[in-house]
Amino acid sequence: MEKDVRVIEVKRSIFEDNNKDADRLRAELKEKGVFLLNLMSSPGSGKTTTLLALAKALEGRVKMGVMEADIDSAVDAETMLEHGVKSIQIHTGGMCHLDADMTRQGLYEFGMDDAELIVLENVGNLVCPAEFDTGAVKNMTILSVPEGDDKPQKYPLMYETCDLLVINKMDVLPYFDFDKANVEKYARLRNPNIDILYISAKTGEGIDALADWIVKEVKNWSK
Ligand SMILES: Nc1nc2c(ncn2[C@@H]2O[C@H](COP(=O)(O)OP(=O)(O)O)[C@@H](O)[C@H]2O)c(=O)[nH]1
Ligand SMILES: [Mg+2]
Repeated sequence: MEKDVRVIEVKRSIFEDNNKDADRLRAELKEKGVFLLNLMSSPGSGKTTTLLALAKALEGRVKMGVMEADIDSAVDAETMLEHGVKSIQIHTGGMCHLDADMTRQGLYEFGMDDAELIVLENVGNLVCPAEFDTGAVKNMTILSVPEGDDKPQKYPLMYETCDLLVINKMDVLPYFDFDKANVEKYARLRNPNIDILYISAKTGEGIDALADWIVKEVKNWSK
C-alpha cells in the first residue's frame, strides 16, 4: 500500500520555563477551540490499538486526529492513515518526551483550523513524558494488565499528572495476577481525582465509556 506519511523533526524548546509555555499553548488551543489529549504509557500497553478503536467509536461525534511521537519510524502514523485517521508523525530527535514547544511545532504542522480533538500519542515511557507539560488540555495514561498492578507505586508522577487512567487488555485478565484494587488504591493515593476506566482495545469492551469520557471533556472545553 502507498504510504504518504508526513514526518516532522521537532527541535527542543528554546523556552526556559516549559510550564509557562505550556500554559500559553493551552490558551491558544482554547481560543481555537481545539482539544489536545496527551496519551502516555509504556511501549506496548496499547496506545495505538486504543486510538484505532476510539476513532471508530467517535465517528460522527467528534472529529479526531492523531500526532504520533516517536524517536524513529513512522509505523504508528502509517497505521492511523491506513485506517482513515488523519495523522502525522513527529520525531523527537532522540528525546524520550515532548515539551510544549515541540508539541506546538507538531500542532502547527498538523493544522488546527478544522480540528476538534487532537490526540498526541507520546513517546512510550512512564518516566520522562510525565515530567513535561505538553500544553495538553487533559492527560491520559494506559496501563495494560500484563505490565502488572504495581506501576502506580513505581511511577507515581505519571498517575499524579493524569486525569484519566485506562486499564487495557482486560481480555487477558484471567492469565495474570493483576489486582484492580491495588492499582486503584495507589493511583488514587497520588491523585484522588483520577478517573479510572477498564477496557480491552482488542474486544472493544469499555471503548464506548472511554469515548463518552472524551466527548464530555471536548464539549466542556469548546463551550
Ligand atoms: N490481548 C490484547 N492485546 C492488545 C490489546 N491492546 C493492544 N494489544 C496488543 O498489544 C501490542 C501493542 O499494542 P500497541 O497498540 O502497538 O501499543 P503501543 O506501543 O502502546 O502503541 C499489539 O500486539 C496489540 O495487538 C488488548 O486490549 N488486548
Ligand atoms: Mg503506538
